[in-house]
Amino acid sequence: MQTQLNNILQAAKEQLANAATLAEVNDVRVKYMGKKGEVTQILKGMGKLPPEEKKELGQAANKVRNEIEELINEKMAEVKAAAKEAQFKAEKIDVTEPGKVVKAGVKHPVTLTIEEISKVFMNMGFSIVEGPEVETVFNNFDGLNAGPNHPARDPSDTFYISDDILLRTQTSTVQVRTLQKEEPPIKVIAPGRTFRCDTPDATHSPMFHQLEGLVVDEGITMADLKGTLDSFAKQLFGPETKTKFRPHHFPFTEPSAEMDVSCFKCGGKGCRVCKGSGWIEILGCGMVHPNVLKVGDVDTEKYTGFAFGIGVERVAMLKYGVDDIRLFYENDMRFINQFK
Ligand code: 2NM
Repeated sequence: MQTQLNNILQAAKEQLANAATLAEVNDVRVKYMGKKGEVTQILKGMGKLPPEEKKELGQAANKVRNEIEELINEKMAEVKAAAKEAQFKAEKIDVTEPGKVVKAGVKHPVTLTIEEISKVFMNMGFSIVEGPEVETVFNNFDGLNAGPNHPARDPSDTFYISDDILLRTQTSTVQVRTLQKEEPPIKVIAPGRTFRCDTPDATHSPMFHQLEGLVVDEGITMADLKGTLDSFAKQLFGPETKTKFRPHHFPFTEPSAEMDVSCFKCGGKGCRVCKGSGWIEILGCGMVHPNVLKVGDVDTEKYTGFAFGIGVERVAMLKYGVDDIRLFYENDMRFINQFK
């Protein structure tokens, strides 16, 4: 029996020495210490032995069991540590390696310009409104006092989807929607895409952006228009900027005007940017025609308003010194990345 125990201990030692994984160590445990394990079987058989042998062999068997138990635990700890070490090695991070460069995008110059203009008007209490690019002929023309014979309605100037649906030629369509939906006081700007049948050249594109504004309240006069737009010009082009209003014609405003700003490049002396005149045309404006206010059921005895329209690309070209509008739409990253 003693020999048997020694053999078992020897065999267990050898098998443990060869075990390299948790599963293999566990196999050894089951083989000797499990319910039907070799050591367990011997201990179970003790009961049948005479008392003198029972004491001596019992002690010997317990000693072997404890020894194997200890060896298993040691080996188990060793294998676990090795597994952890291997995992650490596999997951090792070299903190001295250079980081991955995250390429952040840049905002498009047209977006930057819309944001800059919008910020000026938001600081003066305007809200931003938006509307669809596909519009009704009514919202784009009739509602803006441009009747059936208005030249801009010609199919050679406007993209028609059907007889009464088109791609908006101006963002004033959003003002019409606002007048129909809201009650005065109204103080909004509407930035967005507009479409006209133009052949692309350095200053024309069939798709471009406008930002139009509308103010309707009691007692609004041309003085409010001039004060607001003069303040806008000084905030966008610098406090030294002067403004000049020239009479013009739009169907939706009466009277109408175009506003020039003194050249921000030469200060008015005359240069390449202002083509020698010292002035730069920047926007159209006027007092909203009563026919337009009536489309929104506004009481024209009580309320008056002014409106204006700015060509976003034109402002962006002046600000950034871009000489061809088509550069904005080619998406050449060498161009776009310059506007950080
Ligand atoms: C311009 C010039 C002048 C304008 C008018 C309106 C509305 F809807 F109130 F009638 N919105 N925008 C307007 C006036 C636009 O663009 C050159």
